[in-house]
Amino acid sequence: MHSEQTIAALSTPLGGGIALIRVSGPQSWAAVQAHFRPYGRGELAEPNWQHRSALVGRWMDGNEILDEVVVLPFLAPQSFTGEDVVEISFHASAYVVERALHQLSLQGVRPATAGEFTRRAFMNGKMDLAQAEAVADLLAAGHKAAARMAMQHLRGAFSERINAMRNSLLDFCALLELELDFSEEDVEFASRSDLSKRIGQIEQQLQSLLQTYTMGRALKQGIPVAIVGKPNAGKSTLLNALLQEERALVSDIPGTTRDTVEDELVLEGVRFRFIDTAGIRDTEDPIEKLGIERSVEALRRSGMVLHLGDAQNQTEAELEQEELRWRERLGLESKPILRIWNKMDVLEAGFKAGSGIPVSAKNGQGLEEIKQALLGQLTDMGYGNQDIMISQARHKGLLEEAVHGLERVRQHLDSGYSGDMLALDLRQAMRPLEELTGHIGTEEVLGHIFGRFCIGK
Ligand SMILES: Nc1nc2c(ncn2[C@@H]2O[C@H](COP(=O)(O)OP(=O)(O)OP(=O)(O)O)[C@@H](O)[C@H]2O)c(=O)[nH]1
Ligand SMILES: [Mg+2]
Repeated sequence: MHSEQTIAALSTPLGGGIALIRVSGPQSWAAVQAHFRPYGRGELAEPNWQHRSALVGRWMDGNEILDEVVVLPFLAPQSFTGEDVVEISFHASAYVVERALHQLSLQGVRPATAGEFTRRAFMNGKMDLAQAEAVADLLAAGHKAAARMAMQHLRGAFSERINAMRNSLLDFCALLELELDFSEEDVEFASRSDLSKRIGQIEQQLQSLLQTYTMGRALKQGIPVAIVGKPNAGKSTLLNALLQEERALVSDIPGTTRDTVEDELVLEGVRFRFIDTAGIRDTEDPIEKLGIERSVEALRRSGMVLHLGDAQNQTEAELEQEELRWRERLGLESKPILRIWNKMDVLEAGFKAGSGIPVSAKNGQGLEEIKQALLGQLTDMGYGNQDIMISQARHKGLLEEAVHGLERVRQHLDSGYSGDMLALDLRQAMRPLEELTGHIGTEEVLGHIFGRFCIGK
């Protein structure tokens, strides 16, 4: 379905050297032709449009030259949107851009709404819905892990897996429905044991995708790492050392940090968000109490915990006690806690830290070990094992629905339901998978997804 209307928008933010205006739709070339005069073919020559063949020339405003531009045409359907597309690179002058867009509008080209180019790409079958969502994710990705995840989806690996599952269910559906046509003869085209086996396999695939959600989400947003421990253990000093800047206040007065302090660090392409917290202790100070509540909250929402012990004043048994208390009281059962012994510089040589990483936040010793431990923990949590990860709540919800749908098929299969009932169940279970890729969908879902985009995308 090609759109009747031609749209245009600035696709790059102003502030750089070049501003790219993208035009898409049946009138793209005519609208551009009205203002563009390519070099090299005589003053009034009309451009010779060739797919992906760039032209350089003047952009005219009446008899005046507005700008010198590069024009790159894409012939439908081999373009981002699947329509005729022209990308025009102007100099990034606010005036030039505004003027050119105005000129295009006089040619009947209307301003694009947010995400409209990508929406057209989806509508014209250039990408499915999961891929279109990945465009937005890629645009938002600020570090390697998030970008890689988005790129996997954008290239269609996720969609392929979903489609394979859906098609496999559809095959069984078709066989079951075929049985209906031969209902007199009591034949079984769809082997019930094969169906049961296939459902098991697909359930497993769905579960393993679902298991990537927590990690996927954390990778996208940055993994929150809470730095916790007794007052004066050196948490703020450690935060500053990791970030290599004086981010948090440090003093020898216990209870210095009253509020949580957060900042980010990218390690080997993965973004970690370190949260320095108020030292946890019993206190009567109302402000410190509030701070400690926040520490507990930070512990809860963190993906990993750095538990800092003061090697000078604390024993291993004490740290173990603390960890046990957190796990029990705060329900941190499975949360990874990395134990760190700080202030090793003031201890005599030969001191054994027991279990834990010996560091001196003050001297910067052991920082590398902490970073490696964080990355190692990430690997233990499954990072790097999964080629495809999900990070969108929409995807998680639909995959869960599919699992429930398959559970129903299995129940009915085990209770010996008839083929037509099973076919119906299967179609139900397929639906969420089809919604994932936008095979079926409502205007509301589309509006929500494409509304997340900026104009020009
Ligand atoms: N010798 C030594 N002193 C350290 C080290 N790390 C921190 N300190 C000192 O320990 C004191 C407390 O450090 P902070 O970083 O403020 O400790 P904190 O854990 O943030 O304390 P609160 O915010 O009060 O909970 C300061 O005087 C630091 O200079 C270290 O590795 N070696
Ligand atoms: Mg502090």
